[in-house]
Amino acid sequence: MSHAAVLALGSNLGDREQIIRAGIRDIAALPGVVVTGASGLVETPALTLHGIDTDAPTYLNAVLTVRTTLDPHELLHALNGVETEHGRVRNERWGDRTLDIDIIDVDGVVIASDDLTVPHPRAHERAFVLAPWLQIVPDATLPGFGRADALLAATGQTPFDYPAEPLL
Ligand code: A4P
Ligand code: MG
Repeated sequence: MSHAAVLALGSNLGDREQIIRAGIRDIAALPGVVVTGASGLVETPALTLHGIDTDAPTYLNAVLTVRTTLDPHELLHALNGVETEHGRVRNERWGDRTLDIDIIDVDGVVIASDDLTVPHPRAHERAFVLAPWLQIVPDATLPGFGRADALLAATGQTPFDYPAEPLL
């Protein structure tokens, strides 16, 4: 049984582009995971628990589509391992990070467990997730929230495209 998942990567510390590229290579190398699509990079100011922080380093974000034989919790643990390999240190929630990998959607289903919420609870209001996702899946929808294009329009934001060679 294989699952279709949507992953969002973000980085605002270090060589952000190279960290995201290395993260994608590591995800592609996970047993039971095949990367099927990658957006371009977008650049946005850091969103913190206190709102947008223009003093914090800006983020690069990208979205991947994958197929995987891992169940969603196995996928989460495998992705946590990739984050850790890239120097991710968890101190402050929503704090600066070398690499964050969020599971945005899996098979269009709803999961609500202690350590995993799908769809990702904040994806629907984040232009830096919705815009790159729409680049690769124009009819993307978030279960319970609706079409990604309508959700993106509702944010009123347009992330800047960050010029780079294709990620895949
Ligand atoms: N978790 C639950 N559901 C999920 C899911 N769908 N995907 C749990 C991934 N993880 C999920 O995450 C905390 C716990 O969430 C995990 O242990 C997992 O069990 P974390 O990565 O340790 O901590 P965090 O990322 O700081 O917290 P949180 O609340 O997940 O933050 P977000 O929502 O990931 O936001 N600004 C810009 N411009 N771009 C960004 O990418 N990212 C964040 C992080 C903040 N500001 C940003 C960006
Ligand atoms: Mg996270």
